[in-house]
Amino acid sequence: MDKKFKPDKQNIISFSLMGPESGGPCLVDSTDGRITRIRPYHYDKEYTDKYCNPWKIEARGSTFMAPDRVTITPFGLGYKSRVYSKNRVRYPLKRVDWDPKGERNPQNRGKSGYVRISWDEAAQLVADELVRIKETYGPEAVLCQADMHGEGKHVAPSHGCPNRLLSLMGGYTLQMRNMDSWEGWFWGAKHVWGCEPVGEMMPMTNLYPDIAKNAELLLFWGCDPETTPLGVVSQLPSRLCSWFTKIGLKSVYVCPDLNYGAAIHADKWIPVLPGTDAALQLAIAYVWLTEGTYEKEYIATHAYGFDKFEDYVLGREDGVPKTPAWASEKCGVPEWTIKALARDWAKKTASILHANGGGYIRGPYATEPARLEVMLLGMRAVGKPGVHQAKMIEWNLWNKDFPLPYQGEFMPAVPHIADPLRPVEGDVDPSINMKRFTLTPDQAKRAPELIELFRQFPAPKQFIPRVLIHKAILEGHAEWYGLQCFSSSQIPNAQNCRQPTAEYEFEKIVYPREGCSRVHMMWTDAPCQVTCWNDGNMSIRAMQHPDIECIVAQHPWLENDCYFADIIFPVSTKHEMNDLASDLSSGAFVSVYLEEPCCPPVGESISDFDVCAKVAEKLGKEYYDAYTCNMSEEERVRFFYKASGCEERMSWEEFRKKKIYVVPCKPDAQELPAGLYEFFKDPENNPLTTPTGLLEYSSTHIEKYMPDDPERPPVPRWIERGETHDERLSSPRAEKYSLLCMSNHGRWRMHAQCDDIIWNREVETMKIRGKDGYQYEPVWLNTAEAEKRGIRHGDIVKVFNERGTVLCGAYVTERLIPHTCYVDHGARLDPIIPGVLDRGGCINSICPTALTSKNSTGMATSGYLVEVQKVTDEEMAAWRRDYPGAFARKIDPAAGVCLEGWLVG
Ligand SMILES: Nc1nc2c(c(=O)[nH]1)N[C@H]1C(S)=C(S)[C@@H](COP(=O)(O)OP(=O)(O)OC[C@H]3O[C@@H](n4cnc5c(=O)[nH]c(N)nc54)[C@H](O)[C@@H]3O)O[C@H]1N2
Ligand SMILES: Nc1nc2c(c(=O)[nH]1)N[C@H]1C(S)=C(S)[C@@H](COP(=O)(O)OP(=O)(O)OC[C@H]3O[C@@H](n4cnc5c(=O)[nH]c(N)nc54)[C@H](O)[C@@H]3O)O[C@H]1N2
Ligand SMILES: [Mo]
Repeated sequence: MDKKFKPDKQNIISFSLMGPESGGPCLVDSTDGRITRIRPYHYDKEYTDKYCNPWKIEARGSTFMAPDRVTITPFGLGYKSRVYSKNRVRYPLKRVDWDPKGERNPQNRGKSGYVRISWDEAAQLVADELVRIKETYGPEAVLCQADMHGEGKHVAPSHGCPNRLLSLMGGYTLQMRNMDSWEGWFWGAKHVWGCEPVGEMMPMTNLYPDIAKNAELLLFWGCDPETTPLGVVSQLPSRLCSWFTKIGLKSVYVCPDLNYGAAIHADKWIPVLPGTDAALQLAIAYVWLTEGTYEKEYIATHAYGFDKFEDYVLGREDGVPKTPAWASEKCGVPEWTIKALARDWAKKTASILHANGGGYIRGPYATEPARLEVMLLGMRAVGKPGVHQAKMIEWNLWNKDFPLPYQGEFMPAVPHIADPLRPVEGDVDPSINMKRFTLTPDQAKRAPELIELFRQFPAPKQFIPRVLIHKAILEGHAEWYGLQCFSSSQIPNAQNCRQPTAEYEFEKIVYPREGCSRVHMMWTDAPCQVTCWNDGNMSIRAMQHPDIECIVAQHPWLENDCYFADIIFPVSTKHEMNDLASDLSSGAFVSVYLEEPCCPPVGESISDFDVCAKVAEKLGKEYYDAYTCNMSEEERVRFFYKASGCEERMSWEEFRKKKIYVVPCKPDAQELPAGLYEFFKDPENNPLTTPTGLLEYSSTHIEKYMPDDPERPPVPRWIERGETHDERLSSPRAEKYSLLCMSNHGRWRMHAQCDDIIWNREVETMKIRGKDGYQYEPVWLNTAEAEKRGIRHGDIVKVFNERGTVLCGAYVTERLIPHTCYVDHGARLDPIIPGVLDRGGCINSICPTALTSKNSTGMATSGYLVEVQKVTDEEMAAWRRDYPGAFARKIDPAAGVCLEGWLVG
C-alpha cells in the first residue's frame, strides 16, 4: 500500500476541551512525525459486548443503545489544524517595548509587537520578576489566572501549574471562577430546591430511561442539543433527541433563535425575546392558578411559601396580575401561544431539557427565570415519573450518576496534579471533589509514589472572582457576596475555605484583604478574559494599568489576552505529549486510555507543567525539586494509572498494549430511582437540601439574610429595570441601542478555543468573508431589522454600545426574531483600537460589566442592548488611515490572526 495511506503511528487521544475527565477518545494517525488524519475511536465489539455489558434503553417498543464508536465532534475531527495552527506560539516571546530594567510601557499592551527570546532568558526574566514583586509587595501581589476549560490533560494539566509553583513561593492572589455556566441556577434555583452543588436538578440518575418511558412532552428551554453537547460530551444527545421523536415524544423549543437543535428536532418553536423568560413563566403559572390545573396535593405536601408566590402571580401583592397579555408585551410571545403552551403542559407529562440553560440563566437578573422554572416544575409534581429537569451535557462531572442507564461497576479516578480552584457550595459528596482535586486516600494507597507530588499547600490568603478582576485592578478595591474558596488539593485547611452551604452566599468579602497587597503582576495560563468574560474592554484597560508591572502568559496559541502580556511561554498541545486520559462523560462507555505523542512538540513548546519547572529551576534547585518531585512525564503517567484503580482490573503491561480499559456497566443500573423520585414519593423522609427540606416558593434563606434585596427578593419576580441593569427594550437606552444582543456558545468553537480551525472557518455560520477578504464573525439579524438598516447578507457591520464597537459580518436570516441580534462569544480579539474597537468579533468586549444582580456574583453576558449599523467605505478608510499598525498586521486568509502578525523584525 502507498505509504500515504498507511500511517506509521496510530494514537488514541481525547477530544476533550473541557479539562480532565471529560473526553471521548479519537484515533489519530501520523506519518513522518506529522498528524495526517483524525477519526472516531471504534470500540472493539468482541471486548465490549462480552465484558462490558453495554447499556441500552428500552421504551415504547424501541431500543436506544450505546454506540460502538465514539460520536466525535467537529473539534476533535479538525484538531489537526489546531496543532499546526498559524497562531501557535512557537518560541518564548517578549513584548518589544517592555524593559524590566527601564521603561515598561504598560499603555502599549495590545499595540506593540513581540520579539523571540531564548527559553533561558524568558525563564530568568520571570523568575527575577517574581522574586522582585514578592520582596517589594508580598506574595499576594502576584495574581494567578489559572482556571477553566482547556485541553483534557492530567499529568501536565492545562491550568493550575503556576498555582503550584506560586504556592511553593509563599502564596499568591487566586483568580476564582464565579459559577459561570450556572449563574441563575446557583444564585437563584438553589434557593428553591437546594440541589447542591450548582442548583440544577440532582440527582440525575436514570433520567433518560425514565423520560423515554413516561414523558409525553419535552420542553427544550434555552437548549441546543446539536451545539453545546459538542463541546463537552459528544454527539450522542443528537441521536437521543432523534430517538425521542421516533418513539413519539413531542419536542417544543423555547428560544430566541431557531437554533441547530430546534431546526431539526422541534415539533414547535416558540421564540422569546432574550432575557424575558420570567414574564412567560409567570403567565404560565397564572393560567394554571386561575384554571386550577396544577398539582395541588403535591404542593400542599411538598412546598413552602406557595401562598406568597400565588399573591405575586395573581397581582394581590402589587396590583399587577401576571396574565398572558401582560407577559406577551414583555417577552414577545403571543398571548394565545402562552395559553396554549400552559394548557398543553398542564395536560401532559413533561420534562424540561437543558444543556446548561443558555442566556436564559446567564443574563441580567438570571436568578429569576431559573427560580421560576423550578417553581413551574414543582406545580407539575417534579420527581414524578417523566417530570424532571434533565441535562444534555456534563453527564458525570458533578454527579456520580449518569442520566443514561450507565452505572459503571467502578469509577476510575485518574488524579490530576494542578487545581483550577472553583467555588462550590452545598452538600457535596466529598468523594466527588476529592476525586477531582486531590489524591484520595484510595489513590494514595495505590500509588504512594504520588504523595509528595500532591503535597498540600496552604490556601492563598486572597482571591478575586473572575468577574471582578478588572474592577479590582482599576479601582484598587472590590467587594462581593458569597464566593468562597472551596477546599482542594492545595487549600484543604485554609481559613477562607468553607464547609459548603448556601448560607455563604450571603457573606461579604472584600479585596484587598487586610494585610494583603494589591495586585502588581499577573500570570495567566487561561488568557481569554477579554473574549469570555464580562466587559472585555474593561479587562483591556486593567491590563494596560500602570500598577501592573509585569504580565506573563503561557499558552499554545497567540491570541486574546496574550497580546497584553510582556512575556509569553510556548505550550505544547496534548497531541505532542504523554498522558493518561479518562472518559467519564461522552456516553458510550466509561474508559481510561493511554495517550502518546502523535508528533514532536511544535517549535520550542513544552508542557504547562514543564513551563513552570523551567521557572522553578531559575529560582533554585530546592524549588525545582519540590515542584517536579523529580518525576518525568512518563513516570507520572505510570503512577497515575496505578492510582486510578484500573490496574487492579488490567495490568500495566496489558494496558500498555491495549491502550484502553473500558469499565463494565452494572447489570442492574436501571433499577435505581430516577431523579427526585424519592422526594416525590415521601418528602418527609427524603427532604431537599433547602432549610425547610421543601420546595421553597419563598426562600427562607433570603427571608432571613437579605429580605430587602429588590433584585433577588424571597419570591422571584419580573424585574423591568434595576440598580444593576438597564437592558430592556423599554429602556430609554433602547432609543440608541435598539437590539437585544443574544450571545450563545459557538457550534464551531469551545469558547475561545478552536476559533482557528480552518475547516470550520469555511462554514458561513462560523465566519463570513467580507468584501475586504477578512473573515468576520457573523452577527445574525432578522431580515426586517437588516432591511430597516440597509444591511445586506455579508455586509461588514459594527455592533456597538457605550462600552465599545465590534466589527462583524451580517448574517441575515429568519432564524432569529426581530428586535434582537446574535453573536457567539469566543472569537479571537483583533484590536484596531484596544479597548475601543475590535475587528475580530470579540463580542464580550462590549458585554455588561455588572454582575447577575446586586448580590449575585455571576456574569451577565447575554441579553443586553446594542445597535448594529453598516460600516461605510469612508469609515473603514478612516480607520485604515488612523490606525495603520493594526491593519498592517498579517492576517492569514484561512486562519485569521496569526503569530506572524505580532512579530517585530
Ligand atoms: N457572551 C458570552 N460569554 C460567555 C458565556 C456565554 O454564554 N456568553 N458563557 C460563559 C461560560 S459558561 C464559560 S464556562 C466561559 C468559558 O470560558 P473559559 O473556560 O475560560 O474558556 P476556554 O476558551 O474554553 O478556555 C480557557 C483558556 O484556556 C486555554 N487553553 C486550552 N488548553 C490549554 C492548555 O493546554 N494550556 C494552556 N495554558 N491553556 C489552554 C484556551 O485557549 C483559553 O484561552 O465563558 C463564559 N462567557
Ligand atoms: N460547541 C460548544 N459546546 C459547548 C461550549 C462551547 O463553547 N461550544 N461550552 C460548554 C460550556 S462551558 C457550557 S456552560 C455549555 C453551555 O450550554 P448552554 O447554556 O446550553 O449554551 P448556550 O449556547 O449559552 O445556550 C443554549 C441556547 O439557549 C438559547 N437562548 C439564549 N438566550 C436565551 C433566552 O434568553 N431565553 C431562552 N429561552 N433561550 C435562550 C439559544 O437558543 C441557545 O442556543 O456548553 C458547553 N458546550
Ligand atoms: Mo460554562
